[in-house]
Formats: sequence, structure tokens, C-alpha cells
Amino acid sequence: MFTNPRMRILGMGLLLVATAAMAAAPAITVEHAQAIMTTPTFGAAYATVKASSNDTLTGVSSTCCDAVEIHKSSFEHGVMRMRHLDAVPISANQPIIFEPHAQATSDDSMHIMLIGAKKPFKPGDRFDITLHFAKAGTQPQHFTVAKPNKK
Ligand SMILES: [Cu+2]
Repeated sequence: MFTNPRMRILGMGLLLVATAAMAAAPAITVEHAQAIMTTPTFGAAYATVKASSNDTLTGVSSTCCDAVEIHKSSFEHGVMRMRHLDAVPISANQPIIFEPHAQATSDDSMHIMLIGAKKPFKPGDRFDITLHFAKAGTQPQHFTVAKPNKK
């Protein structure tokens, strides 16, 4: 491929770098993926996302809805506020937990907001959200619509 010896060394170096980059791509695992709807077309998706090494979740996308967004909610003066996050770091020691407020271990929690479902969701419906990572690339994930909580 490279006739010039210096080019050959350069080529091998690039191959090593490429191999190292592939080896470094974290393995992503997703657990407890479900959605809880407030109305048939509006709700939130929850999951625990784990990575084998450092990465960054740079966004979410889905054809299910007009918009899906990573939100962080926090209580300020007793009022729950939601903020759109552009990126969330993840590491082997620090999973990303999207969880309902009621189960959150701190006042701050994250969820994937589902805005304007194109086909109204029923309990048991399944849909996909694609998670976008800086290193691991795109990771499609099934979510199941949970049954509403009995009150
Ligand atoms: Cu939200």
C-alpha cells in the first residue's frame, strides 16, 4: 500500500490509532427503560444508562414524538423547574439515571421528556429512542409505556 518506508510507518501508526479508538468506544447498556405518560401524548421516559468507560450523551432523538429532550428538573423555592440539557457526562462509575421525581434520590433528577406523541400512547406500547453518544455513537433503545399508577 505504502511504497515509501516512511509512509508505511505512518500508515501503521494511523492503523494503531484507529484500533485504539475503536477499543476505547464504551459499551453502553440500558436498564429499566420505560415511559410514564401524563397524558396519552405527553410524558417522560426513564432508564438507567451505563457505560463501560467515559463518554458523553450528546442528545436523544425519536420519531415517536414532535420532540424528545433531555431534561433536568430541580426544585427551586418549592417549585419544580425543568431545564433542557445539551450533554450529560457518563462513566463506568457514574451511570445516567433518568428517573421519576418521586423516586429521585436528590432534588435534582433527569428524564427524557416526550412531547407530542404522534400516535397517542397506551400502556404496553413500545417505541424507540435513539441515544447519541460522543464515542459510542447512536444506540437505539426500546422503551415500554408503563401502566398508570393507581391512586
Ligand atoms: Cu421535562
